[in-house]
Amino acid sequence: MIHQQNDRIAAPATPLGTAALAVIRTSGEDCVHTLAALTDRPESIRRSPGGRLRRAMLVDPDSGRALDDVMLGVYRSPRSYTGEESVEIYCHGSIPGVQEILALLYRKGFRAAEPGEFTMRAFLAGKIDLTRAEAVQEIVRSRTARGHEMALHRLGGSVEEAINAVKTDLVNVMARVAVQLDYPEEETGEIPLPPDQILAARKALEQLAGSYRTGRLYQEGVRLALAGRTNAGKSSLFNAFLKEDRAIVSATHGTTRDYIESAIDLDGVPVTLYDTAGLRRTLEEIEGEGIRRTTQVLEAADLVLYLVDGTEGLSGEDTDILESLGWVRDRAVDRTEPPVPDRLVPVWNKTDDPRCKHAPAGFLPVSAVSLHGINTLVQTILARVTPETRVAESTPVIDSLRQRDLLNRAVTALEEVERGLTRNVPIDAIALDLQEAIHALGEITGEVSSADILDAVFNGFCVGK
Ligand SMILES: Nc1nc2c(ncn2[C@@H]2O[C@H](COP(=O)(O)OP(=O)(O)OP(=O)(O)O)[C@@H](O)[C@H]2O)c(=O)[nH]1
Ligand SMILES: [Mg+2]
Repeated sequence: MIHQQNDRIAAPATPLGTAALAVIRTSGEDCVHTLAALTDRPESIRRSPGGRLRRAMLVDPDSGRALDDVMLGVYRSPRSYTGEESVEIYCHGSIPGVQEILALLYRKGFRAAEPGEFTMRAFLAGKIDLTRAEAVQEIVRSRTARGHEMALHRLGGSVEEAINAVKTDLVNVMARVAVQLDYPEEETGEIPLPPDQILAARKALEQLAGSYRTGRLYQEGVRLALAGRTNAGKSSLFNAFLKEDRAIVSATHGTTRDYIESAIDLDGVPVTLYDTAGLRRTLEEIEGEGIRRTTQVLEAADLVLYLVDGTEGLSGEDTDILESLGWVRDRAVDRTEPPVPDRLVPVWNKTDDPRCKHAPAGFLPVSAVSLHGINTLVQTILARVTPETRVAESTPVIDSLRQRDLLNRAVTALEEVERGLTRNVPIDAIALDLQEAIHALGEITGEVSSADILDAVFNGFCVGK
């Protein structure tokens, strides 16, 4: 990626497809001037103040051909997203139309923007810190309203503020340590490194690092697979979760062959739900392939709901499969092992049917038809996947592995400081650890950054962001 340049870049900001409107974003030095020359109203656009919309016809100056009737959003430096001069083109959402405009821009002084380049320029111009830059992409990627809300909170600066609050404290401590190092003969009587303050800083950072699991959960979500023998009611339960008649349900054994997946929202947690082929011994080639694929889905799933047909009861085949998923048949035999592993939720289906037998211990009774027990099932799923410590809505939650790793680095450095204090390690040695913690925090917000760090952050972005 090219850094610290303000050459003119352009990229579609909306997906290429049929829509009412499409937005093409441009930014860089003399952006307004260059674009004005590609319209039928060059003077008006050239003279436009920032923050204004101008209507114009885009015209290919070589052929004189009109390309589209558009609105141009003109932004003057530094009052733009990137901090540079910038123009947004609102054109019709036609695939060939957008492609033609882009081709014209690329021919007439604009370069195709790299992924994340607009946001990187915003960061380099000092408009946003790195946590907010990452939040931009996290907002775009969010899959549920709750995930979106958390990312928006980060864009508002919640993570940056939390980091900077701790960092300011540590910098103040460091300043006192520096005085002590410069004038060791002066007995000030105060301890330059108050252990309480270091402890409080470490706790705050640990809490933020710990919020990563929550951030990940609401952003990345979980893979939830329905499994069981044929006719257990997997497809029926799948449809119940989706609230639509998506998968084929039938009394014929082996109905589902290819697994089906669908995205659902469970209390703000984005869930990818899989309906799979019923597990049984079969000589039939296609069904056998379906079962092979099912086992792959089960291996990759975060949670497996294993359904048993309650009207049939628990069969030997069921217990074999359950055991392969980590279930322990007889709890009395081995009490050290939990009877149900974290990844497995045994479900007893068809409780609405009068022939349904009593659910054995550890099985959740439900009916995919009457929906009885479904709420309890949802709560069980959520309890399994959500971290024990629920965070309050207002506390910042991180969703960046980069931020989590740097927080952990700062925490480790502060632990060293604490250890040094209890063991009377010379203050100059302790100061190094303190400096390391401050440095790690600076890297999170981007105060300390290198080209490599920026590449790692912005490469995951979409083009036009
Ligand atoms: N009474 C009752 N019948 C159910 C329930 N769930 C499923 N069934 C019936 O059981 C039969 C099999 O249901 P499916 O949902 O197709 O079962 P499956 O596990 O997807 O089966 P395969 O795709 O063959 O593996 C159908 O006749 C359903 O109507 C339930 O909760 N109660
Ligand atoms: Mg099925």
